[in-house]
Amino acid sequence: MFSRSKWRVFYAIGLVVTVALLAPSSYAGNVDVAIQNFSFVPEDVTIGVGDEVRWENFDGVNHTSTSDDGVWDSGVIPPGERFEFQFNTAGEYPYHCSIHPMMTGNVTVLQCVCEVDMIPDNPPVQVPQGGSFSYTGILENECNQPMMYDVWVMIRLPDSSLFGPVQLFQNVPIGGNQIITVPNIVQNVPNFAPLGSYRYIAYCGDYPDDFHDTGSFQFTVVSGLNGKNDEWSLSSWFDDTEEIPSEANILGNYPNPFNAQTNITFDVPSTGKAKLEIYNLLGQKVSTLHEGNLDAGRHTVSWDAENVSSGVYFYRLSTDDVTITRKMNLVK
Ligand SMILES: [Cu+2]
Repeated sequence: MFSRSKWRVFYAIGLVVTVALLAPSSYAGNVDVAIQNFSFVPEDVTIGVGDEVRWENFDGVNHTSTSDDGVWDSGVIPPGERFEFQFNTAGEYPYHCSIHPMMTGNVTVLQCVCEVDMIPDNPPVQVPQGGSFSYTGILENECNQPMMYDVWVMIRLPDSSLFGPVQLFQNVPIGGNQIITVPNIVQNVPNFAPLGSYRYIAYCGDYPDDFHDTGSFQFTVVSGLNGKNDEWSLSSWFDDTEEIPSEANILGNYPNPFNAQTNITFDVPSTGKAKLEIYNLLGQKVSTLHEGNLDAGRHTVSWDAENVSSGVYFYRLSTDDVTITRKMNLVK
């Protein structure tokens, strides 16, 4: 499901009309599980706290969705009917069909999930062999604490095999409930790419198997004389060197809680003086991680808390214009 904040992004981009067409089949939000051919499809799903799983029976016989641990029991789901259950606690939830006990599945409920989307600049995307297309990439943290997610891009080829990752970003830091929108990402299509219909797919989650969400769009490779590209290269979503942030921002620290080292990632919009300090609950300065000139862009500084005791600490980024403070938890 789209969150309200994500809708705002779409409105801002002015592509509301095409959203329905671009909506990928799988979201971190509510998830559909088909009951067909005496199995749960997909067998394993990952959702966030508060999300719903909806089972729909596509078989001609009755089935159930029954928690192994008694958390829920659908009772009989007749052919063509549905059952929904909302998961409000993080954890692993194995389940089965009580009529056919060999039918099993699993729901993983995570405290924190990401969402990813891609919006092509000029849909429908038709690209000549050796040409390129561009799109806006969106990563959203559904969690109210800073997180790191992996983001990667795969391509489903005309022969329906999966190619990639053409790009993999590991441990992308993102603040609590933050949305990172990156416009003008350019994907080059090699001159040897077979003609036909492709699907361009972004994943976010824990590379490679545990993805929380996918976003995708279709593109078509047509014949052309462009011919300058010889690989599936693309410009970066999260490259420090390309993006100058428009304002100072703390993206978060990771891990958090931590023992005894954590990495703090922050943006500064212009080269100049900046200070990054650590304070304890009493407001006493514990450490100065940086003081002095800093280049514009994204920076990650680590704090080694070997010599301080467990507890809540604050880190404070100060520039000429702004002071931002965030909380973190040292657990030893
Ligand atoms: Cu069954």
